[in-house]
Amino acid sequence: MKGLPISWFVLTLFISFSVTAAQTKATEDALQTMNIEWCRVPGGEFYMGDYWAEDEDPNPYHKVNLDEYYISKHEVTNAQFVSFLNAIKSSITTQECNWGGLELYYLGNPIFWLAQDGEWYDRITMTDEGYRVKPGFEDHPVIEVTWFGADAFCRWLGARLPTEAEWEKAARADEGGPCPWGGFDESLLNHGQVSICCGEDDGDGYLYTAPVSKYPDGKSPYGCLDMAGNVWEWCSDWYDDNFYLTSPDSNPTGPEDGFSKVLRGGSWNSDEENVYVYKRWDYAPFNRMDDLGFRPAKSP
Ligand SMILES: [Ca+2]
Ligand SMILES: [Ca+2]
Repeated sequence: MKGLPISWFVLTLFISFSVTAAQTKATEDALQTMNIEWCRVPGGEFYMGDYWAEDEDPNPYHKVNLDEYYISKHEVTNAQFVSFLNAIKSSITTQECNWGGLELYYLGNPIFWLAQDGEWYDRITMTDEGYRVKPGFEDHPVIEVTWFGADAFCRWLGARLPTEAEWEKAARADEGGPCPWGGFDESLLNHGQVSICCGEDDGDGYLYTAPVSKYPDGKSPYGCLDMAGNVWEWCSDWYDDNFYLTSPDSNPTGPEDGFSKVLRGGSWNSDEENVYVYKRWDYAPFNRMDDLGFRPAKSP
């Protein structure tokens, strides 16, 4: 009988080790299938902001120096986000929302809204076996993800969200136009849906999101796609209207704190000026939208 507690201890240790090993294996498998393509952005200076900004404009053109980094070629897709959800599913809790659907929580924060109402944005479902993408939408960008969800995905990947300055340099380098490829050209991006500006947007074939590889000619100087349109993208920085007036010259990371996080790039729902490379927008980190996603970055 004396040996029983030790046996139990060993057995518990073994089970705990096996569960941890199984989780690690699940994470490794999920990371293998992730297949994130990275674009390298060399270190150095670039000009950030609006060249045409006037005196009172909070978005002045200014020189910024950044260290080398890598940023995802694409916005994170539904398939990639579902791999993340399945790898962490034992740690996810859910809460029903008054307006329908389920809020998913992870490490105390809301990370994703599971729509469950059959509308067009209802693209990820929860089953007894785990999370699934609605067939046909695997390579569309994930939407309805909070800043906390985007941040958690990046950390799980061993990466991080880009800073606002990193996002902008990846989108424009030192080239002059307002779009990643130069001057505005509506054939090179997914933007401008129904009610906002342009009527039924069948010109580009996608009323809402488009697959992330759909506009290869709309790439940025460093090879990133959909940096204009498709979905807005979360950045790591807190937002401040006037941050550029006091921003450090090298590797700015945004204000110390704030109420909302920076969004960049415009979406399927934006008009022309909202997809410009220097356009700034913001949203509270616990909120999500049907035209807001993200892409990860990492340091070498
Ligand atoms: Ca469209
Ligand atoms: Ca985008």
